[in-house]
Amino acid sequence: MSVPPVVPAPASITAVDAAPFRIDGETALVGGPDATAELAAIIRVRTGLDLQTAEAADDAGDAIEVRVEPGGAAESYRIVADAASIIVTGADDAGLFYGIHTLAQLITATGEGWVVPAVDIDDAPRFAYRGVMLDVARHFHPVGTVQAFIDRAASLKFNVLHLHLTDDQGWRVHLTSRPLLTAAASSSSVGGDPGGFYTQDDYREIVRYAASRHMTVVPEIDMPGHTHAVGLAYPELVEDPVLSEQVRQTVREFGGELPQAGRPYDGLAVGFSSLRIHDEATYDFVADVFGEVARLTPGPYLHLGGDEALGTSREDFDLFVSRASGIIADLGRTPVAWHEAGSAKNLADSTVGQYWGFVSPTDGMDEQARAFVANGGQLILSPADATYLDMKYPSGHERGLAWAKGPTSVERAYSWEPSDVITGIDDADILGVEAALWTELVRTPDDIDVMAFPRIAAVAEAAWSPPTGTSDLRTWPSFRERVGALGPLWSSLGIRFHPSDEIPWAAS
Ligand code: TNX
Repeated sequence: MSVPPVVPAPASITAVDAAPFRIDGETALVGGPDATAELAAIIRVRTGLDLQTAEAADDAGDAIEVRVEPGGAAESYRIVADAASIIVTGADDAGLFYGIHTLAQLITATGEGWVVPAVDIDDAPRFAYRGVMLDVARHFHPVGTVQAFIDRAASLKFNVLHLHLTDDQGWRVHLTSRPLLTAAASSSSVGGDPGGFYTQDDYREIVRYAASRHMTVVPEIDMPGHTHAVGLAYPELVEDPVLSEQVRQTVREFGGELPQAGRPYDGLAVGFSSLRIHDEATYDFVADVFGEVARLTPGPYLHLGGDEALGTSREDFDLFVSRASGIIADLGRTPVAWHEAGSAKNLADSTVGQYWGFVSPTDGMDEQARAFVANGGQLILSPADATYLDMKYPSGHERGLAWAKGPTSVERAYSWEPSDVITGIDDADILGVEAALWTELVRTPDDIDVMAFPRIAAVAEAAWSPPTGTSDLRTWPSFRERVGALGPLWSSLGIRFHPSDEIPWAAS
């Protein structure tokens, strides 16, 4: 008997030899108000049925019961379904939420109506940190778009939203300590598109909405490179653009102007800007910015960037990231930095490293990642040739970049094992896995959907499910079938996924 399709693959799932549970207009949803409302909403979207909710079961009719039953692992849940009832229990609110979203995937259309197959699922995450990154700097994406992205990610059991809030092309969060940043540096985006920024109320709303979907926001203020926009507001804090051959090459390939001091930058080049490293005013700025972002952000992590600082000498870079990580640690938060920062001496203890090299590391990037572990920190794995959602697909859709061994097939996004990427580290050294959606070429909500789906589901599985090789489920042939079965649910949710020809999409 084959097990019903669930993505990400559960830790344990067993098909039960019994008749399925039928969902019809009489089915009652029993449990606390939040959980039953969540379940009713997703059933309405999937089936069109508007079901009654109740706090306690009455004996008439079949019911789906949802409740928290403390005691299990954090975020874990259990589903027991047969013809008579479905019981979903979560060890905590997040676990119950994940159980409800797994149940949504189990609802199937048959000739005789909607059913949930008889099944026993006992599920818990592999990694505590399961992230998605959205770049709102290259193209600004308003609050409603971010909320839709949160809904989509949370339904695949992601629990972190990493917001890339600042880059050369724009500064996207208003800070009362430094109001010039949004006044002077938020109106541009790549390609001459309009910019924008979040007011503090907007940002708080994103944080609140994310929390309601059991996601923590990790804000990134990218430094000391990727700071051309800072110079529009505070020219005294930045160096002149460094026009390397790589920058000129990018401009030849993608068009636009070369970056110029004091002028908004709307091209695709990276690695030309730098804060002034040997000026104390820079560290007053860093302290103001992270101090205020920390007050707006309840989560434990603040990301300081640190990637592609090609306009900064190695020595200066090391000095900068050490001081910036110290400023964040002094705020009582855990700094996160891209892997380049790993080899800096005097990085704050326990700084988390985010690895963006390839699944098979090149150029010593694994060495830089290991340095975080030696410094008492953990790693977030975002291997670019698997988890970068801004790469082109191999066929059928033209949008995207290609530098990370692109085009990137769904199979490549799936076929990697987190513990195999950086040799010499254990699962305990891996905080988690993150998919990244850079938005140089991603302008609209539909662009976000098509680039993210279905590859984001492959990354969800690396982040949540048991390691590859531990069961038949954690294989590409199984994944492509299971993800194909989600097509109708995604369509009913309005997700404009890329109908990749690698996947056997179910019709209904
Ligand atoms: C690399 S990898 C970047 C971003 C770009 C992205 C485009 C990394 C940490 N930074 O600045 O947007 O490539 O794919």
